Amino acid sequence: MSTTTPAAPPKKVNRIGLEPAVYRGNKTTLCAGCGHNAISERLVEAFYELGIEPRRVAKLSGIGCSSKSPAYFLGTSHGFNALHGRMPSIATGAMLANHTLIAVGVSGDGDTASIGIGQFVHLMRRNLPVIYIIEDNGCYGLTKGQFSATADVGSKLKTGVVNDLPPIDTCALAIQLGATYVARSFSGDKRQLLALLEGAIGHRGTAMLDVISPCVTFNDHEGSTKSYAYVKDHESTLEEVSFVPFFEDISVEYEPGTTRDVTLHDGSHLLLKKLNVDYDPTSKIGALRVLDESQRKGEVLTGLLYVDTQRKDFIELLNLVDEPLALLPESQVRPGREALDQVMEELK
Ligand SMILES: Cc1ncc(C[n+]2csc(CCOP(=O)(O)OP(=O)(O)O)c2C)c(N)n1
Ligand code: SF4
Repeated sequence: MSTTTPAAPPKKVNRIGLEPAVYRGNKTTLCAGCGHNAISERLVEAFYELGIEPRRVAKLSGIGCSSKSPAYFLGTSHGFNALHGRMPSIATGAMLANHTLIAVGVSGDGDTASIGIGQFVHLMRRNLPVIYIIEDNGCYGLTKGQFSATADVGSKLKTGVVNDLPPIDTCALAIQLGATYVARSFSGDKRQLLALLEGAIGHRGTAMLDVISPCVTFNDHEGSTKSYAYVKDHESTLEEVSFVPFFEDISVEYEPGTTRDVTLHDGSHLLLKKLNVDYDPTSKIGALRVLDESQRKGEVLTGLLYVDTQRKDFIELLNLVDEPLALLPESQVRPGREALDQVMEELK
């Protein structure tokens, strides 16, 4: 009788030979069932599937449960946890110093739409290459669930307090200001969220994703419009989104006229299959109109709302040298005495 032990099954690796574990982070300390955990899982999948080396990624965040979540994915990537609402400045500095990085900014609706709104609007108008994710639960989870500025009118806290201020629609704002890839999704919609994240990675410019991400501890009850039950009952999907990475051939068969192919900067494709409506994601006005209509109806409209693959990003606009500034020797980035004297002379 043979005593040889069977060979171990081959390890699962991606196209650059890395195992899924390389893309994970620390064990989460967020509440079980928090939508933010599902978003971290999709980010792990997206970077693994696209075969991106974690050291090419810079994770940036502010303060909040959402802003803690970069600790729970891509454990070996660069990371910087900034002050509350200040992630956009850190992201801008990081990308100016090294534009070859892939910046992933994670924020909350409080971090973005309350304290950070000033920084948010300037990031959007600059079209900085960054994937900006708002983990939107309509409340300040970390400080025990007060309403945030994305809470809908009429939404109720557990204590019975009703919100009577209109919400800031971060997608409408981002579109109006100049972001070039704007989407809304739901942490519970694995397929759509993964495709939209992968598309965001293939895009060059500001990719702003507002992801409804229920807070199970403070905002998942009846009367909340950011609960799992509410979003499941009121989700209205613009289009079915599929992603085809640049290293795969498009072999998908689709009927002409029913699917739109958006070619992204890295050569990947987002295939948008028409559902109920004929939607043009390149029209700003059209996007703002459907957002307004869905809000009036109390619907949660998800999908790719707007995309512009033509506008220059902030790095191109500044006409930066190809070599990342952070890697240039001091002699090249620091002007000499004569340059300074010349500036002083001009100011006289
Ligand atoms: C300057 C400053 N003001 C207030 C706070 C208190 N604070 C911490 S997190 C937070 C809001 C977090 O809400 P959000 O960004 O929506 O994240 P969530 O916890 O819901 O994921 C607030 C007000 C702070 N840390 N710093
Ligand atoms: S308090 Fe809310 S937002 Fe914070 S970890 Fe718990 S469920 Fe998530």
